[in-house]
Amino acid sequence: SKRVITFGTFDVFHVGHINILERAKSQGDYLIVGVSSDKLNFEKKGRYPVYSQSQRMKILSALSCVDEVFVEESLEKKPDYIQEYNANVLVMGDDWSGKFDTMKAFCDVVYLPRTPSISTTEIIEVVKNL
Ligand code: C2G
Repeated sequence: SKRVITFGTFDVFHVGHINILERAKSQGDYLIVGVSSDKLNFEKKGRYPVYSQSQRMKILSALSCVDEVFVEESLEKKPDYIQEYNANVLVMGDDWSGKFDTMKAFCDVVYLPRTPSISTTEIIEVVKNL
């Protein structure tokens, strides 16, 4: 069986997230999701997520296309996670195109097109302005 791994924050879960997870799953049989920790998110984006990491993990675990979730503590640990979870393919949205090509030493790397015109940042702005 083919094991797929993907990573992300998945904050304020939306249809762009489900689209990439379903397409990631269809690259194989078993989907593992590394969920960025609150701390990693603060380091990456300078703010904490709206939903805590335990809430984000609970939402992801409840999806039928997701088989396993774990906390992603560091972007640099990708090789460790890929090996620990025996992943055959790494899937990321194309906003990360080329960024994880060094992982080709460990598994296949696939970048899928993002769902246009939806993002957590945009949802936050819309809600702010209500
Ligand atoms: N995504 C998408 N379409 C959107 C929005 C997001 O396909 N409209 C995808 C992204 O490309 C990514 C996944 O959904 O593959 C999760 O997106 P984010 O939560 O924004 O993830 P990010 O903070 O970029 O974290 O180690 C990698 C990082 O942890 C990725």
